[in-house]
Amino acid sequence: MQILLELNFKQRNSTRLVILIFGLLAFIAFKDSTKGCLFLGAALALMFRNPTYVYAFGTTVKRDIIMNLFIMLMERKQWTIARIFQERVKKQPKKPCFIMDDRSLSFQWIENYTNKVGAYFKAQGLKHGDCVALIMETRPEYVCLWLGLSKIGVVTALINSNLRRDTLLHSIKVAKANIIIVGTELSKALEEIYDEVDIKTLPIYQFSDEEQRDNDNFKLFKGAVDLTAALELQPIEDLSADIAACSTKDKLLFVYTSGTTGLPKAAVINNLRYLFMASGIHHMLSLNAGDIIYTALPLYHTAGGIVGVGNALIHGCTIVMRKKFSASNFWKDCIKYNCTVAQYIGELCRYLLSTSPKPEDTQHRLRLMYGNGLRPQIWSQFVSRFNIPNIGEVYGSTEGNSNLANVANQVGAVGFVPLIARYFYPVQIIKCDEETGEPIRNANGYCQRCSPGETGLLVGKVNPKRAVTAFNGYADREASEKKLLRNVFRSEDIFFNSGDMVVVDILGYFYFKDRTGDTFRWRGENVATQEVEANITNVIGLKDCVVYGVDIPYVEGKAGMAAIVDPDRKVDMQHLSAGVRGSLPAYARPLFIRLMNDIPRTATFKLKKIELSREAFDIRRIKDPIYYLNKDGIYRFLSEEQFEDILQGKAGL
Ligand SMILES: *[C@@H]1O[C@H](CO)[C@@H](O)[C@H](O)[C@H]1NC(C)=O
Ligand SMILES: *[C@@H]1O[C@H](CO)[C@@H](O)[C@H](O)[C@H]1NC(C)=O
Ligand SMILES: CC(=O)N[C@H]1CO[C@H](CO)[C@@H](O)[C@@H]1O
Repeated sequence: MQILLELNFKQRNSTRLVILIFGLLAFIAFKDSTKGCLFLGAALALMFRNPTYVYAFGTTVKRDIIMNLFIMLMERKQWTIARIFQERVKKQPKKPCFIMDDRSLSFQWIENYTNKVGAYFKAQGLKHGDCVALIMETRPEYVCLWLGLSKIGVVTALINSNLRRDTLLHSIKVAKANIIIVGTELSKALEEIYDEVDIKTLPIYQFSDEEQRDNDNFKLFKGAVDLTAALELQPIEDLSADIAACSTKDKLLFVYTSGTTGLPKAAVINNLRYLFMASGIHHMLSLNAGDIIYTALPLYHTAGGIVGVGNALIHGCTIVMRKKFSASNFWKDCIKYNCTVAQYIGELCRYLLSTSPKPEDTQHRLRLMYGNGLRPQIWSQFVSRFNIPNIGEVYGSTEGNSNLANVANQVGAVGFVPLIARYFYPVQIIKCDEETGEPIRNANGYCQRCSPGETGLLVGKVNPKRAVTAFNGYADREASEKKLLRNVFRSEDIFFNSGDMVVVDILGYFYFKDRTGDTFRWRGENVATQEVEANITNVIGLKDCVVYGVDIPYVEGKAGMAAIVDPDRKVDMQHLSAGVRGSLPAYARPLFIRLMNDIPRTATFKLKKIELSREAFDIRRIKDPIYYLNKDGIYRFLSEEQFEDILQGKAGL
């Protein structure tokens, strides 16, 4: 039954298909009653008037059955990602697995290298259940390191390479890492925090590529092991026995999300969950082993590291990586590497659109781009200018337990659940207080589903028995508990609270509304407002401060803005600028500062963020002083001219 419910439709508006499903459901529900048969009969009669639906139904059903069977089979056999990869290597040893710059590494090469990694760290004393913090920028070895470690049952914490100081330290600490692997390009960031007691005793292994080693200034972190050299000397060992000792429920990765509150949290990704996320998207989007997928997204997030890279590890596609996204090289790369599929996030699409038109815009062979956050405002323009036949807009949070994909090219939607299946589908939208994101409960204490057009909170049912929706939660148990809602529709049921506000239209398409007040997205990263608030409060000497996201015309996500209670206007902006630079990664630094006499609060003493967010930085209306983070990193009064530029999308944001 679940298989039916997770169908994804090729057709828009496929009411008849929905009727058929309803018929089948009814048939299953009242298996031996004549009612069910009548329903099914009626549905089939409706369907056969238009054979397209039968066809669509046939193909999607096959695809979904294949995906579910595959996952079930892997679970039965207890095949981990490393084990599945071994099979891939046998099938296609010579095929390129990862390509970056001028390096093309075959499946066999990756297998050999990961066997070295596993064998080396086993010899270093790491064992099943240990954790390694990986702090490194994109390169094929990034994946090889975690894959190799997973062969001996070691879990890798994929640390966001933008983090500095406190958040970096926090991320290493919550993972309870036993050792740290650092790329030479980030050894400075590690140096800044290395005197902290919590990590001072951890062994460090430093990885460097050829270019870094050839550099005259190359030096190892104090006391670090030269990992590149060590791996060169390490013989390849057969780790089949170690791999066989691992199970699909074993933790594979910690992927950090800023979740909806506080500091980054480590979401636990076990082998099965990785398999589900990667395989789910692979099948929903009808990718195949022949696809060459271009990704310029960071490998420490779900998008690049799981639903991108997983296509190679599990399904045998080739992944073309790029260290940092570059708008001027995007299409050139796609052409050069003969890519058929590319990944995006909303920002990336906008950067691409803002380049001046060139012939290569349409010379690529991409048949599909998939990702998250393509804005409805630019969707059509993007698709027509770059001639992209298909867009797959995918919704799914790292720590969440539900995936949605809009495979129907429906402009602006993040996913689709047939209306009739809404009551059974694990994803639900419940009524909530738009200010606080708190679910609204009725007199009996239960939550209520939203009607089409009504904004609500996206929640996913947690059923520990099923791999597909099993919530693995965070490394830290308390954080997990906070994300769960209990007694939602009936007593004792459990739902995962995504913290995302969505709206569903009458056809069953989901659209993103707004994150609830605790986080916002900027430059493709989630910014946790409490963390920014804490740091600013520290810098300015314990004045009250609230941080929220504000909309900027023509720009995805929300820019950070901080309102500080400072009736005497005493805040030293030079000092604040330096403090913000020193303690927050670039994407988390508020773009605007507003000094206020007092901050409005709700009756329950919650700060009125939504109201502040609506007022934003409109200097024509707001009397309070507003400062703007200039390109040189200093906060200065927001000038009329800058304000105009921002409104017209000319501020280079
Ligand atoms: C992988 O290792 C095997 C055996 O050690 C070796 O014969 C083979 O050439 C290696 N392949 C690659 C692509 O490195
Ligand atoms: C690109 O792929 C197509 C088919 O997928 C193939 O015919 C063509 O030769 C490839 N070009 C290059 C440069 O690899
Ligand atoms: C420099 C500074 O104030 N850092 C703080 C940033 O926020 C975290 C979380 O609240 C604090 O632990 C740091 O001390």
